[in-house]
Amino acid sequence: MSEEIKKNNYSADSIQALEGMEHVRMRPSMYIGDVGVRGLHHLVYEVVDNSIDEAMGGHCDAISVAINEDGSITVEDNGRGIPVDLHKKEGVSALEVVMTKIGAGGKFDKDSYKVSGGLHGVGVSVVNALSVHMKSTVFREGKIYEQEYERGKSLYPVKQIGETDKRGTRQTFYPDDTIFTQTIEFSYDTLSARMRELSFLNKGITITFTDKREVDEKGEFKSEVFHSDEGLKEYIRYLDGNREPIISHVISMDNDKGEIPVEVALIYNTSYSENIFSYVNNINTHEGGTHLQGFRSGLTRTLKKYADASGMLDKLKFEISGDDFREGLTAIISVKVSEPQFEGQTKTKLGNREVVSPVSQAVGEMLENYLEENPNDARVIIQKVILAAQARHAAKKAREMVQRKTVMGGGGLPGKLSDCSEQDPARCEVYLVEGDSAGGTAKQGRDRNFQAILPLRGKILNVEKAMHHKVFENEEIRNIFTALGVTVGTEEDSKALNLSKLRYHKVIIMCDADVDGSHISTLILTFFFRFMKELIEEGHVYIAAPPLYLVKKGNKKEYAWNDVQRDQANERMGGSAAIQRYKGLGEMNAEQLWETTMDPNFRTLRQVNIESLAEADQVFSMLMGDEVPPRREFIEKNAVYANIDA
Ligand code: 0RA
Repeated sequence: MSEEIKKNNYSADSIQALEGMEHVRMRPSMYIGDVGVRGLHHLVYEVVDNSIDEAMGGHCDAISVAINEDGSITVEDNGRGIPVDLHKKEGVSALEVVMTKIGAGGKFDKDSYKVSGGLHGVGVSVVNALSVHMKSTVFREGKIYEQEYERGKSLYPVKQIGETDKRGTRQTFYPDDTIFTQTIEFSYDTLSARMRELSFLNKGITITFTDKREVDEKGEFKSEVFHSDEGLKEYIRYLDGNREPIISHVISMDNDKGEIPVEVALIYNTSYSENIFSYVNNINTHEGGTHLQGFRSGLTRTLKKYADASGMLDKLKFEISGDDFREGLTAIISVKVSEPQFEGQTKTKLGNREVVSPVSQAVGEMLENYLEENPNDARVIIQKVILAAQARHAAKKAREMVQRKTVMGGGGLPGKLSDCSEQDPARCEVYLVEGDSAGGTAKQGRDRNFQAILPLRGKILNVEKAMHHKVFENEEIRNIFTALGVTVGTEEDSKALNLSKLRYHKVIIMCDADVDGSHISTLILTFFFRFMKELIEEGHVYIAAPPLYLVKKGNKKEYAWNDVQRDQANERMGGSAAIQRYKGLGEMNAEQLWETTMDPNFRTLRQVNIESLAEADQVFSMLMGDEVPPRREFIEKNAVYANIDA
């Protein structure tokens, strides 16, 4: 190592770099989106992305990710190792530049698909700036190098600490709890879902994920190995594992040599929902964009052409719309774009116009080939499209009835709704309550100024198994639409949701704290997920948490939400307290329900969010679909509480 590096005398540029790091600490959200749970996990994705890039360049095939005993994260790959030689301009090791200078990340590799402006690709220096401690270890050219940092500042120049025959980069970081004030605890499920997703999106890489925070009965760490040889094709099989396919193969293509690399896979199943997941540079583009536009146009154009030529549409009395080609479709589109423009509210909508046509063409070619080679499947798909068109007509009529009711105003509100007096939706909440009797209690217990109650009768329709017009014909579901003031469907887009007249900004699902109750919650959530996704995405949906126990002795009483709390309360009362287990909301009186579950000062609401849409889709299709065995397995594994907002 050269003398310059050892002296570590910073040039003017490195002083600027330090200021850049200060800026990251002052305005972390500008770099990682937020400083909540999402932003925290983002740190891991950022580090893993760098290793994925190395793998995509063909330089490594194994990445390991671990949550360490102390809660820190280690990411290691078997790539070339980040260079440690002197960076001429900066006067320090290249590793130090990468770790401590903002925006230095992608400098080395011109041809890697770094994302500028999006959430990923901000550079590992951002992770470093937001960590109390970070350590980089590089295995390169027979030597091991190391450097440590505190809140983004190097503690010593890069040093050689030994010799090795391995190659690669290891990064360990411990997030700064003065930045991530909400929590610095990583979620196994969140990280595991992302690693699975990455392995499907980047076939051939082996990603090992281990949680070292606790051991199981056998004394082993929880660990999973993700590896996909077939990429998106396998991803489709994973997503649709609980649905019944109607064609014999997953249709797929991979054109990674094109100007804009495009990968697509799709299948049709017996369900009525459309599930399209789109990615740009491994980032889930929730809001879609030009690649999705290209996919849709390629799909519609090719299927329509085939259907027209087949004569199967001859007797059809109405036009087929774009939607009809996507009922029962599960598809994934993954493109790589070197300078992506991200737009939209959450910056997850691809704006690059030049992407539309290559994707559309690729999809068209792929489908044309498949339809030609599999005429039976082709017929099955077209038949499904025709059925969808017929159902859409029926649904339109049913929907118009809901709409008419909504437009009529106050008089059109469902009779079962006990509305609140407050007019400002931002301050209003509505409780969706299981059963008329609990609904009655909630009505008595509520604060009628801002809390409305909508009782729902028993089990609501399982929308996962019902055709769309059945959904809109269902009375409970129509009540939800009208009560919320939400409408669906325009001339151009039969599924477009209009939330502009949303009457309550908090929609709270309140069910019994037992298996039946959580089944009903899941049914309601499935409905929201499939028909009002934006309501969840915009953070309007919550789940109430009624207590499980009342612990009482003399004039002392405490509520408990789990067995530990129950036992502690009992102890606080000197033992031998009377313990009442609430079997349902119905066993509470109005005052108790208010105190425990509805009073904003005391209740705990859990906000439902969709972190990984693909994972959520898989869970809902499993919980609510046709296949019983995987559902049983899931419910048994998650017996305490099936966590849907993970
Ligand atoms: C640029 C050049 C070289 C290695 C890397 C980047 C690299 C970066 C990361 C980040 C995580 N793991 C990584 N592995 C490698 C070296 C080029 C060469 O050796 O010629």
